Amino acid sequence: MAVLSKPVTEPKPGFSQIPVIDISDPESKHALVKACEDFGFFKVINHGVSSELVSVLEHEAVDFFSLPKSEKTQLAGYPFGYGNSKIGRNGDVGWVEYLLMNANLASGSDPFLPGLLKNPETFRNALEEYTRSVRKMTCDVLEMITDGLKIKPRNTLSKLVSDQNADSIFRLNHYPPCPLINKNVIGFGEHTDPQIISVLRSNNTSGLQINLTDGSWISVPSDHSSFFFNVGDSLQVMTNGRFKSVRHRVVANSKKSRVSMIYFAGPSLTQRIAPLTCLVDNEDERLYEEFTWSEYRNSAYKSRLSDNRLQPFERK
Ligand code: GA4
Repeated sequence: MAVLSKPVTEPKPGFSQIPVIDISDPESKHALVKACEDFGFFKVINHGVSSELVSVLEHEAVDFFSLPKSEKTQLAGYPFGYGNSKIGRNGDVGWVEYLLMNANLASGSDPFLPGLLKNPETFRNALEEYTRSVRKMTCDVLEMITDGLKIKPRNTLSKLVSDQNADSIFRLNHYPPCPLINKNVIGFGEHTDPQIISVLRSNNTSGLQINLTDGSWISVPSDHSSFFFNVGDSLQVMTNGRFKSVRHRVVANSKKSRVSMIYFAGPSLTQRIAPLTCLVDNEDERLYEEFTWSEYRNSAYKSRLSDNRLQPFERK
């Protein structure tokens, strides 16, 4: 695996700052909106996703990543498949290996099936059930958000994610312990996610950091029983910049392995992304040009990880 020693500024201790949202309480909608405005990031508790399901999937992931490299690389592919060190196609690298999979609902868009796993059936079932359950939780969160923003109808955002043709991705990341004992090794470089919203769950190894609006970084303490949500670029546009698509990164750990699973909730390829009219009082306030998800995705995939991908879509 490639070794990187890009300097990383020491983050502030962040424990008390990250918003924790109890989604079993409908009144949390106000705290949710505030978290999306202030951080573009929050932790969700009382989510109803089965911990057993999560641990089955995590075991499958650990089994997969412990296969010999020669076997894993047989699954190398683009955009879906196994990857090691290289992120995207434009020269980004990190101390990470991963499996990227299609998590679409649409029949015919066969999910990427890692046939080399010891038990592909167990993996496939766990993956399907997990994405179903996490998608449902994501829709609940998006509905609480629309409620909190007083947007009608309530499914204005959730319907984009539950659409049969929604373009969603599932990612398993493995950050092996990094023997170069210093804090300067980047696991996954800083970036924003292009989609609407992303939902991350990890084992109990920290490493995730988020960028605050003042430019400083804070470490996100790991919590294997909660989910972490981050606002993506598309939701920033739909809220006309009111919500922040948070910059985040992962720093490698010197002793422990980090395993994370992320569901990236995107809309269908033809979906038009533009500031919601109910959030914009007059035309002059619109910060972004309209684009389709397909246009944005294509442009994002040509960019470097740390690029400001929304800039070309800002209104002059
Ligand atoms: C960031 C969010 C998701 O992990 C991802 C990433 C994708 C990739 O790993 O291939 C990208 C990155 C992500 C944005 C810019 C481009 C594309 C790597 C990269 C340099 C799967 C996604 O959808 O966009």
